[in-house]
Amino acid sequence: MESPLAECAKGGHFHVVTPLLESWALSQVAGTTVFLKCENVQPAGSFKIRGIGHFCQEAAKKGCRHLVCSSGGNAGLAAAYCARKLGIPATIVLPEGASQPVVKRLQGEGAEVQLVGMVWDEANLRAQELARRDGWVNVPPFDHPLIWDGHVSLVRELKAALGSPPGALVLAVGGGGLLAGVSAGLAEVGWQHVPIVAMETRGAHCFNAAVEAGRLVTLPSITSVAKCLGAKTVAARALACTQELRILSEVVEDSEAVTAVQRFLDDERMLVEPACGAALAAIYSGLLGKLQAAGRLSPTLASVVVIVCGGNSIDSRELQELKAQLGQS
Ligand code: PLV
Repeated sequence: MESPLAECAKGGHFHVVTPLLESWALSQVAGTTVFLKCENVQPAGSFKIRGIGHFCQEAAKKGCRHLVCSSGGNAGLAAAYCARKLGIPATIVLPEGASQPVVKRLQGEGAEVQLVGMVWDEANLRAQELARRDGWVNVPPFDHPLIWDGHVSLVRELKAALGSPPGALVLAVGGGGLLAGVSAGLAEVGWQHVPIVAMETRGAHCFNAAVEAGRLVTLPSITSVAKCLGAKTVAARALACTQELRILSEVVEDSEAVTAVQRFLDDERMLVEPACGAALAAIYSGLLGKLQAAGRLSPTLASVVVIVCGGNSIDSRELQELKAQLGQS
């Protein structure tokens, strides 16, 4: 077998081509055909492997000896997975509230785990500090051109599977890496006219705050349960994308995101974390229909693609706890 480095020299990658599934249940709710881009079945459980895989391969080619990644969980798992495949040690820095199963899984990947601060921004400061060591490289979870380049593959796959453009594309925004990568992808395949519905939960809505203010805004704290959307400031590139494409920034409540997680589990038998529930809530909460009624989206959408970004910070117990916390059980 060839070494991982030899494989990536030939253009190999760590992510897989994910299924694009038509969802009967979500199509019923939306009143139009809904396709699910199933990033939840990626290695390491989320779309993050696309950008982070690309970044880590480039770092390895340049002789990186240790990878560091601050994360809400999913970016860290992607980085730890790539590090193991590349044979490079990894340190993953998570905020203190990180879910125990995620910490165990990271350790299972062979990564060292550090728990620092209350939110991702604080963990990120530690990661930047660690990365000053000789041969160590910081893997930014969302704010880097290589991360966005890696995410472009998702749109190439959509183009190959659908042929013609969807009427709209729905995704979740944390730090804005997915949004920046998908925007670049839409431009690359000539689909720059496709509107993007960019979803956040209240209390993790740094993109919405920036769009409303017309400049970057740092939230005072992260209060949403969607911890993996919990960057206090969105990447500047994500805000710049609003000048180039039609991006509708929308915010749902935590309760709507968690309801969407539960309904998606029942409808499609897939369990995703609230960060992904934020995107699914665009359909389940009726928001899409409201945008159509308000003339912000076409009343006759050919189809809608929802990026099921995935997420590891969830299991049946965690879902019960979230519902109890939000008064839903
Ligand atoms: N999560 C990052 C940043 O957290 C992380 O460290 O894992 N959906 C899921 C399941 C995610 O994990 C994330 C990001 C997003 C959506 C949003 O992606 P982004 O950051 O590229 O906008 C603080």
